[in-house]
Amino acid sequence: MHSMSGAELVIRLLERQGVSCIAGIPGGANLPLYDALSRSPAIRHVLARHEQGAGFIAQGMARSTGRPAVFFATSGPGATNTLTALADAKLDSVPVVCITGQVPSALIGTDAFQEVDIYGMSIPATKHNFLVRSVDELARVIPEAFRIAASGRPGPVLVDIPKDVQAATIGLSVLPEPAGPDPVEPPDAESLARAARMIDEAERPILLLGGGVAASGASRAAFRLAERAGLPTAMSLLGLGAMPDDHPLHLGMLGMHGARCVNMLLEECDLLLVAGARLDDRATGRVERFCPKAKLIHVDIDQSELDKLKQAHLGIMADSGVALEALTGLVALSERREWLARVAECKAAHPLLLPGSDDPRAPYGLVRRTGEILGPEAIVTTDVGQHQMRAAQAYPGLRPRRWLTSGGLGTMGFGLPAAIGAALANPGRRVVCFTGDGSLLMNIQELATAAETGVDVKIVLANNNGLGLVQQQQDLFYGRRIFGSAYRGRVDFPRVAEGFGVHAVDLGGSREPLADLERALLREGPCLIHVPVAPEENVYPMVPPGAANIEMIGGEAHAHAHA
Ligand SMILES: Cc1ncc(C[n+]2csc(CCOP(=O)(O)OP(=O)(O)O)c2C)c(N)n1
Repeated sequence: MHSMSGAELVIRLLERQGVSCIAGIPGGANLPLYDALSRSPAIRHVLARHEQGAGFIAQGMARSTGRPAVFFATSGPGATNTLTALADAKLDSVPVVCITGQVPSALIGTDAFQEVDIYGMSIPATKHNFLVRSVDELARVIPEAFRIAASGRPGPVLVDIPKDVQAATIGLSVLPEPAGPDPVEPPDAESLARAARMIDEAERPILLLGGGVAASGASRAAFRLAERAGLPTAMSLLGLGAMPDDHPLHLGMLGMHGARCVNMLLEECDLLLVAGARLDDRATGRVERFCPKAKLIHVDIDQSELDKLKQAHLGIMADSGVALEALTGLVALSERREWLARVAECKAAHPLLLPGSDDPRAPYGLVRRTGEILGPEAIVTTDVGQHQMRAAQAYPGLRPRRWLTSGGLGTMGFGLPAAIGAALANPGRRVVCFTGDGSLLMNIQELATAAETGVDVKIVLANNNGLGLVQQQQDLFYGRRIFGSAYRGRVDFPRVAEGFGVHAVDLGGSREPLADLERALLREGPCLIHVPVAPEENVYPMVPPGAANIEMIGGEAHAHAHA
């Protein structure tokens, strides 16, 4: 018989789940958990500086490994601070388990000090959540949280544990087995056969890969199918890297800042095979006008995504990898000469333009040069804004689980803590975070965590002294009235970084920017690379909000940048 406290049981169960690192912040209501964690030989604790930072550190671990990651917060403000990271994980289907301390059971509902109903608040922001009422529930709830987070479409789970439950004693003769994801149901054979026939009969098909393909390790299956059936392949923001960008069938990203040729070819296609993408509005533009000539086959592991935004001619509930592999065995070998010739012509006539891509101090050049220096093994995270879209467009050789970006929620402040998490979970691998000054300021306190842990994270800051992507919209769609989006005060980021104990390099005044960039990227430990950029430089092409993708503006090969 093992006799232990609820808190000790939680830590034992986390150890058995294979958890090796937990980010978090202690407070009154989770101190029993922290006390038990202090005695764990297997789990390292990383002290974040904000609970949102802890949540994104966990996301960095989970997104880069595909395994659930854990973060801790205390009750009240600690718990509410986790909500943005949870909502972000929900929209991007990231398996994280958030364990919050709650006030003692007897005080729940009394407006006790630091009491909030985080169970209620987190319902719409999580895949599932638990309020643990008794120590006897813990042995079931903790493995269950991991099972739910990782099964089917992954997502965040919150477990709220009152302090008295953490402190109570429990005797167990055996500890429960760790839980893994549920087995996935095989896809319906008849639907697969129908899909294969539709692919064979199509003349101008396109394959569209989303984050689900990257998350389920299905990218190889995807490009084997593409190669067999001659399918040019587009990707959503989260699907980037699922097909390598040097593959002959690679088209690139669709949607709001996608390549012109991709949005144009989607207009022409007669069959769209979507795998692991939920067709959100940033990808489809005005959805009624998305792929107007195409039949739609939609493969997704989450039944509720099928027919949610666009009625599919054929919906298949399946793990993307399993479905794509099965389809590869069913479709006819096809060269599709005519369609692929048209695709090549369109790509040549309407390529993605990356002006200044050789200059490490130009926004695109900074992304390209960084990618060339770091090579294909690096993990890339981004914040949200123009710098994010430029990284998506221009970073060479993105790969699944090495491209971590906040797609669904678009959360500024994601990049730095996600990079720290990725570095913690992948020792020996270089991690780079592309950020903007607005985004970096949203979780800048995590520079202290980076310095303390010594993680090998390079923060590449394109500083336009304002909220660039907002200014771009005001410039294009609000009569150039830039309001509330330009910073009047200037922040000396290199000095700020150094104040946190992070080495900093300023390419602004550098005489040899490329050499300085290379030196900064290749040194050990965290480093901020500061690059001043012009606020006027917009990201093109751009689909105006609410417009159809085909109505994108800017980025034409024959014209100068959009006025
Ligand atoms: C938490 C949060 N608040 C507000 C926004 C709206 N928003 C989207 S992009 C953006 C500007 C981002 O500025 P910055 O990080 O400096 O990047 P830049 O666009 O200048 O490259 C804002 C305010 C957001 N996405 N997230």
